[in-house]
Amino acid sequence: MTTFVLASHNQNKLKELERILAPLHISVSAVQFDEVEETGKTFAQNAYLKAEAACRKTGLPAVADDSGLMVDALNGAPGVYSARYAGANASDMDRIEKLLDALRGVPEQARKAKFVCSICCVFPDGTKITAEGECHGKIAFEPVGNGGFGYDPVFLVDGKSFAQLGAQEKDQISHRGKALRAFAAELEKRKEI
Ligand code: ITT
Repeated sequence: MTTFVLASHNQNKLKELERILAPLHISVSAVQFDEVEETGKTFAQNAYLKAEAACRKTGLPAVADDSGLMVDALNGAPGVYSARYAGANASDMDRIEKLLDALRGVPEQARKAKFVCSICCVFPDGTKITAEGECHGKIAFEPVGNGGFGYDPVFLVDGKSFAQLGAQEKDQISHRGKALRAFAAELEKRKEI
């Protein structure tokens, strides 16, 4: 089992990361550290900022996830601002309501969206591994389902929302599942060198 320090304040993300990485023989342990200002313009830049700060603080290899929802009809918004879309202290429901308001009147065929997840791992010697995953879907007209977190109740793939899927079902097709499996493959290559 390889263990990494994890730079995240989001408990739901942490749960998914642990769940997806365990069968890949990778474990993560969350570290307490001050929120890093996510000043990057891309998911990859923000994932690097978070992982680099955690690696610098602990002296250990650190992993970070930066992710979000990109909606075609909103020119890619909320994108890297997904967590802050309705303000710093807003709830998941506030963000969902704001998104549905922004898409009011937009017909089903124009509600295409994708989730993106960028994983970055920074090592104490300054090297890094970056991996990305995407999942394409549509934004629903109203929230459906009780599972998952964040925008899951309004993100539809094949007619079902992410919040209606079981954990394993979500992990198999999700942006995070794809990014973490790509990360594990890169990590294996690095070990072979
Ligand atoms: P950390 O930076 O501390 O890891 P965060 O929640 O601020 O936590 P991000 O900046 O990467 O993380 O924002 C990601 C947001 O995108 C997250 O808060 C959700 O609103 C949304 N999101 C990402 N992955 C999601 C998923 O699988 N399901 C639903 N929403 C998701």
